[in-house]
Amino acid sequence: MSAPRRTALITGITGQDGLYLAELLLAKGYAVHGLIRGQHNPKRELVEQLVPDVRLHHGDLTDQSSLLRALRACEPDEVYNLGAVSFVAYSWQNPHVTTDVTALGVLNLLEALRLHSGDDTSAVRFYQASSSEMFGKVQESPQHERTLLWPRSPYAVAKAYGHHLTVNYRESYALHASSGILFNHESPRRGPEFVTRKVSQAVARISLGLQDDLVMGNLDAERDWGFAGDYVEAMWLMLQQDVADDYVVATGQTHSVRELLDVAFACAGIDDWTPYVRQDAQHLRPAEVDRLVGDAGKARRVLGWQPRVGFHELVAMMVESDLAEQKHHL
Ligand code: NAP
Ligand code: G4F
Repeated sequence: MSAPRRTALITGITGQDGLYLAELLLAKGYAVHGLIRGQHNPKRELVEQLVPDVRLHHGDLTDQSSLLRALRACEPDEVYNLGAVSFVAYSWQNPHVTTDVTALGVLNLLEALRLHSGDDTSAVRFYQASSSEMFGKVQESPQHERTLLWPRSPYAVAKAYGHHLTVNYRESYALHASSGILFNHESPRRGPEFVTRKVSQAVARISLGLQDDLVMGNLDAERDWGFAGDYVEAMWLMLQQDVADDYVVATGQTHSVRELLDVAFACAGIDDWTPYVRQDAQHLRPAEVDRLVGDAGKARRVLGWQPRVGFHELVAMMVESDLAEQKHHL
């Protein structure tokens, strides 16, 4: 007899990771449900086009009753909490809304899950999308699961709250709740506000003569950039373990924004990017995270996870995708 079909609920279904995770779970035979917010979400069409088999439920992480309704409607085996205000720079301008969604949203969802589960708290498995931004002013390198958190933005503070709360609910109520501490992961689906996509889009437009220059912030910041498609697999693997736990997910390689510019412009045949790029203080942050690099040894040992796509391949994938998209504007 075949195993019963498993059901998953994803918050943040319209985001980069939500789409990749939905594709992965559908390919594994899951019934996939997604939470979508707003009375007319402009990304609904994209979700319906890319993952038409996902069933959408209206709800918002700031509205606990909507979360409870979504849980009752789909009776999930696994819940992936990917919804967040996720742009670090925006979090200084809107610290309150960032806290409401990215921090208190986790509380709302965990409480809704507890109410929904009753006495059987381990029946539903929970994934929290934690972030390497929590390491902030890093206290050691590379960063691992026990590295001290030193968040440097309202976003990172909110993520640290969500991470600690997830651990606390696991310890207090025996919830199968795991926290994935994911380092930066990118793809052609990345929002254009993040640096990799901002660069890949600008490189495509500059090389096609559609844009003159690119205005950047701190070129010395270093990040451990991986491919989102690889990282959603780690999320799924965490929820397949008998015991819930916390895992760092990273490539172990770090590169500066300057190197990102080198590789991205070279992909479009431009060897010297200096005539096109200028810096402006408006893109500098009140407190910067200078250098992140992760140690994913535990994920490798316990989950058997490892990244497949390297930095150069990732940047080339993004530039090629943007070139194809921007050619329609010629
Ligand atoms: P993303 O593309 O910015 O997607 C964020 C998602 O959150 C969107 O679907 C958005 O929906 C949803 N959302 C925002 N406010 C909400 C609310 N009030 N209620 C419900 N949903 C809401 O982010 P991502 O890159 O896919 O990242 C997924 C998660 O991983 C996020 O929690 C992020 O903070 C975390 N993370 C990301 C990375 C990374 O490098 N990508 C690394 C570590 C952790 P709308 O479309 O309606 O706005
Ligand atoms: O692409 P970013 O905006 O990503 P950031 O701040 O590292 O955050 C991303 O990764 C986190 C995981 O570590 C996630 F939790 C978070 O949700 C998000 O997905 O900026 C990367 C670096 C920063 O140091 C920034 O100062 O690039 C630098 N940068 C330089 N010029 C710029 C720019 N970033 C942006 N967005 N735009 C610029 O013009």
